[in-house]
Amino acid sequence: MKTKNSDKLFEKSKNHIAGGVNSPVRAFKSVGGSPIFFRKSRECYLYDEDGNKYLDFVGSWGPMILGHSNKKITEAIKKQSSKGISFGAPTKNELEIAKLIKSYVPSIEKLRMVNSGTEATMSCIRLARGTTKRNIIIKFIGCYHGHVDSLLVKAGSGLATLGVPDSPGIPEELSKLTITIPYNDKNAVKEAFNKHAQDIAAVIVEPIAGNMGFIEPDKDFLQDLRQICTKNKSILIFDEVMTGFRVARGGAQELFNIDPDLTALGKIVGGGLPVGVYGGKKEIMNNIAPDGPIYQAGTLSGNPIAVSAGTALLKQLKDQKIYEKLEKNSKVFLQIIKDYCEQNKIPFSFNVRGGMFGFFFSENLPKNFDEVENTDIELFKKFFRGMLAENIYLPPSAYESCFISTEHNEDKLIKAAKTAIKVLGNIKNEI
Ligand code: KE4
Repeated sequence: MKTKNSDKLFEKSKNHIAGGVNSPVRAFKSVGGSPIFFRKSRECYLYDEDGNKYLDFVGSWGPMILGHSNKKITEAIKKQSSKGISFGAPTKNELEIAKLIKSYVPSIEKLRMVNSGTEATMSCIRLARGTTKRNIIIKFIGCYHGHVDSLLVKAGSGLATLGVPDSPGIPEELSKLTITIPYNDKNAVKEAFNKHAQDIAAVIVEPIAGNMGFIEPDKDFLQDLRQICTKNKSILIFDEVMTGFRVARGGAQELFNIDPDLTALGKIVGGGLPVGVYGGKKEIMNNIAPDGPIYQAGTLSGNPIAVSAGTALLKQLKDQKIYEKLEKNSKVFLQIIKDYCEQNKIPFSFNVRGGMFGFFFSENLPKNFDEVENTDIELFKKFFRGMLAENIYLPPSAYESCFISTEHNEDKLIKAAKTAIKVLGNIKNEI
């Protein structure tokens, strides 16, 4: 497949944009080769600068659950932009989307709109610390919550110990206030609370860990987090930036019937435009300026165009049956591949919830980051490149989840699965 225009654009972009991209994962560093530059999208397809058409399993990393160029969203954007792009003042549409979000995610009694998932989780952390007057945060290895200083922290030596920076530029002193624990490790959580109970402001968790390929919580893992936070008056934060409106209309908290104190949202809530949201119990949210002393602000928060896109998308989720359809279609795609892998002794496992899935080249589904690292990452890279050559665009990293849309019908997915079998057939002798 010809990608010379993308290759040329990437070379030029590297002279002007850090790494040639506006977000690192887009650079294809973990799968090799040059990123594809897209110029257009429609339904479940992306079109690149060389005239190639791809079946898209990234969906802008989640937002495009109704496919690209959804008519009601694009019309809402056009209508709003004819009236005004940004006022820096309240609008009734912000009230409307707030009520719509609350109707889908009832644990959110009050919310605040921001411009990214990172801003949402960062605000949750500050709010939790300010509310509890404590400083320690617990997060889980392999969970990504955006580029928040307190959350770009990796485990120190030994479990449940104080963290060390996961990036230069983050002070050791700050990292020490974050404890990083293996996902699904209930005992390590208990140990951390035994050691630091009175100092733990919050536990933040991806209720389904989509940033290490899709890891589900063990039975009672989330319930245990709920109970131990309640008991110790720590704040439980569900980072549903990825899972919100994606695995179910009410997110993972609806699936697992857990009531977090705060929830961070992003991606789908903006209909593809830059939006993040954080919200939860009103007695906590009332601590946010201007009612409370904890400061958080944003020039373009609640931007009218972004709100119009998010509202137009969310309104189309009223019929929750779409999630059964998304899940069923994902399973059709994955089971065909699984059956082939079983017949050809290629270790393959997968998991699906709503319109989000993950797969691993491993016998069993990993339960934490270490187990993901032990899957056949090299085979994933070969599979990714083989699928790309067949015009199927998977997330360019073994540690990401895949997203389908209502535009990915069963026929397209069966065809894609057959292509996947062809790709695996070509590379299986290299395994
Ligand atoms: P943003 O700041 O990128 O809008 O959201 C950060 C974030 C927070 N929480 C979760 C659970 C997330 O998955 C994300 C961002 N997800 C990545 C993909 N894994 C976005 C892609 C990228 O970084 O370019």
